[in-house]
Amino acid sequence: MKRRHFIKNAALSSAGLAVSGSIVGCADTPSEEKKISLAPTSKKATLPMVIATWHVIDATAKAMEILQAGGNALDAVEQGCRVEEANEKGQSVGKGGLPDRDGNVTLDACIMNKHGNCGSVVYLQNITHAVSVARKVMENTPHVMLAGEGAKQFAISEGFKIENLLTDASKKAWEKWQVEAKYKPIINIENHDTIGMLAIDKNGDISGACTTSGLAYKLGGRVGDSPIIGSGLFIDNEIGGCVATGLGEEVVKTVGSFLVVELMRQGKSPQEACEEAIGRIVNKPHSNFKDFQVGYIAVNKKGETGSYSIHQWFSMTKFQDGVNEQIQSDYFNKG
Ligand code: SD4
Repeated sequence: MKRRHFIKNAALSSAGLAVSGSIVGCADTPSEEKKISLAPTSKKATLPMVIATWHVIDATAKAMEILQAGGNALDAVEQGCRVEEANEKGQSVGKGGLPDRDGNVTLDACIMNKHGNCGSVVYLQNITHAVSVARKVMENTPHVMLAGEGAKQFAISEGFKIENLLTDASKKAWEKWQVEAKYKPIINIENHDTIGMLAIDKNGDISGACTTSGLAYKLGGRVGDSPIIGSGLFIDNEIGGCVATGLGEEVVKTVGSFLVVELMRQGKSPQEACEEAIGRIVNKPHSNFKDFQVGYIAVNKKGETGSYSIHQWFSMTKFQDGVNEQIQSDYFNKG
C-alpha cells in the first residue's frame, strides 16, 4: 500500500524532538528492514504522552507539540488526527480515502474527552475533517451521533468546507477494483489503516479520537466500529483508554474498546487487556480470524501502553519521553 512510508525525521526535527534508534520503516510486506520491538509496558511511563494506531509520526508529533505547550489531550488528539485526514496520500482517512463500491468516500469518526463526553459522525461525505465535526457534535449539540446528510448539513452550519474527497489516485484504485469488483468484506493485514489516537496531557487527563474512511469498496451505507463509542474508542479518565483498528464488524461484535478499558479497571495492564480482547475474537467457535485483522492500542492512567493484533505487522506510534517511534505490536497468529 502506497501510504506505508518510511518514518520522516523531518517531522521530529520540526517539533524539536529526539529521534529514537528503534524507529522502523514500514513497507508493504514484511522485510528485513523492519526491526521488531514489541510494545513495552514495564518501563516507567512519563506524561504527557500520545499513542496512535499504525505509523503516523507526523500526527503524534503534532499532538505532542500541543501537549508540550500545555494544551489539553482533547485538542491534541483532534489536531493529531487532522494531520492524517488532510494527508491525501493516506487512502484510509479523510481526503484521499478509498471510496465505497459506488465511488462515494464516506467517513466515520468519533472523539471522547476526560468527562466521558463524546461526539461522532457516521457516513459523512464531502468534509475532510470528520474528527472536528465529531467534536462539534459533542460540544454544540445535545446528541452523540449524527449520520449522513444530517451530519453534513450540521458540518456546513458549523462552517466546514464542502470538498471532493475522491482524489485521482483513489479514483484510479477504485476503477481498477471495478474490473473484477470482488466484494470481500474483510480487512487483511495491509490494506487499510484507520487512525486512532489516545493522549494524556500534563494534568494527567485522557482523551481519544478515531477517524477513518472505513473498509475500501464497502457496500454503500456500511458503517464500521470507528464512530461507535465503546467499539472503536473508549475513554474512562479514571482508568485509561483504547482504540481499535481493523475489521470493524468484529470489533463491534465484542465491544472491543470498552472491553479493554473494563479489563484494565479489573487490574490488567494495557498489554494484557489488549491481548484478552483479541482473544475474545479469535477464540470464538468457528472464528475465521485468519481472514481478517484487528488491532488494539491502549493506555492506562499512568501512561503505560499496550498494543496487540491478530496478525503480524500491526504497529503503534508512540511519543513519550521525547521519543516519537513506531513500535511493532505483538500478535496472536504465530502460525
Ligand atoms: C472499519 N475499523 O471501518 C475500520 C477500518 C480500519 O484499519 O480500521 N482499518 O471497520
